[in-house]
Amino acid sequence: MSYLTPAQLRSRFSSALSAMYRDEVPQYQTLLDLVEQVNQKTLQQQPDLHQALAARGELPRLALERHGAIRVGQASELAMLCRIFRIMGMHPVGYYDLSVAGVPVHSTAFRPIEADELKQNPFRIFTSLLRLELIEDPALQDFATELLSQRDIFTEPLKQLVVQAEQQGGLSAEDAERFVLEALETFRWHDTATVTAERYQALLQQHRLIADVLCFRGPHINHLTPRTLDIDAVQRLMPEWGITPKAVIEGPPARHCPILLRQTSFRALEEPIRFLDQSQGQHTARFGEIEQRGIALTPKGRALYDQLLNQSLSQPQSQDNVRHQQQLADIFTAFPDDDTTLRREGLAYYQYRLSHDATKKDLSDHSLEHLIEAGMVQVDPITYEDFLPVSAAGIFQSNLGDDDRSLNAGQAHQQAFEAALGCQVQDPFKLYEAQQQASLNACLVQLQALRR
Ligand code: OOG
Ligand code: NI
Repeated sequence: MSYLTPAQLRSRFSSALSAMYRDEVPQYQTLLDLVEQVNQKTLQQQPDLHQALAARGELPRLALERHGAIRVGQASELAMLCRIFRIMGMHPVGYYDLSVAGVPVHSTAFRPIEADELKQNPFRIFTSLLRLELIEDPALQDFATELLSQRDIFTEPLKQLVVQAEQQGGLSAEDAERFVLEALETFRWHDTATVTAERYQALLQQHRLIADVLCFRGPHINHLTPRTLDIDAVQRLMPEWGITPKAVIEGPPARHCPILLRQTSFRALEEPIRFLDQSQGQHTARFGEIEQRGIALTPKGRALYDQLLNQSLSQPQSQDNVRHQQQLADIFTAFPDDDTTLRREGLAYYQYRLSHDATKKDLSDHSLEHLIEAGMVQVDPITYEDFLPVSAAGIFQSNLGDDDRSLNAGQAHQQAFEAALGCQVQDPFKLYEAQQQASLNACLVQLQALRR
């Protein structure tokens, strides 16, 4: 019996999820069309970028979603998601404490880990666990626990297929099809709440996110995010396309050597829901987001990024994106913006490879730096595959509504999160470091072979 690869399963699942979401949130289709148009134009205007993406085999996947997000309420839900995603080759990477920004969750990103897996399909899901202990009212906390204990967000066939996949080490094409359909059920939107209007209001009062997680039968996918090649253009064009973007783009400013991740989103429309008592109401949960990714930073580079970002956050925040970007750009002049400096100062991660036209003669005992300068060894940026807590908080907040209020910050609780997850999250820095080191080792082995 032959099984689908995890990457095949991941591709099938993400495209099914995308189709379902486009159907549920029509504005999301508009966003995809806009991003597609901007990407095509950018490729026309920047032949170098076009060539680089083509050489890396990234063009066919440009239109695919890069990530989505869900929020769950209890440990058993998170642990089961972990098993489901593992079957699709997605593993928990990174711990994000959003309580520092007044959002009562902590999170991880389930994503492919190996370079080759990311290349085949980079889809990932930012997954948050509600921190019930941050609900202030004890009676409401009990009610929340009870609500959660009464729901099961996974279908029976899905649970059986998960066990089957784990036991036999994969799924046949036929079982995979069922797996995708059953898994979709977990991510589907429900327009009926599991509580009365009164209870919904009480939970909403605590925090919008608490109502979103607790009052429905499942953790509806709340956004999907395609990759854009020019986020500034998309932000500027959104209003013309009838989409209202959040005020400012999150993350670093535009740069010659893009770093980390820049994101923006649109706020979803209010959606009609029906409560247990049959009364009607509205809920905002679902939105659309776009992202533009740059190079992964080392701990040293990340510390500099955090320092500069904090510096910008300590200034009065402009709600005008053009001005905000200008402020950021001024502050970020302190962050080197050429590959040679970024690499030599150990601020960012790079992948090394021997150039095709390197010959024995060129390689006679020169240092690595020498060979890089002479173009014998090529260095390519390693793309950042993770998320940014401050940016994520900005995305959360822009989609919670204007009357949103923050809860007190709790302590970061990675251990509690991992206990709920059933395993440890991987350290993203270690993954990038390992990728860089492996490429360097391979390069050195090839060099030695050539020199012999
Ligand atoms: C997740 C928000 C974070 C991102 O891209 O940083 C996020 C959520 O709203 O559930 O998706
Ligand atoms: Ni997102």
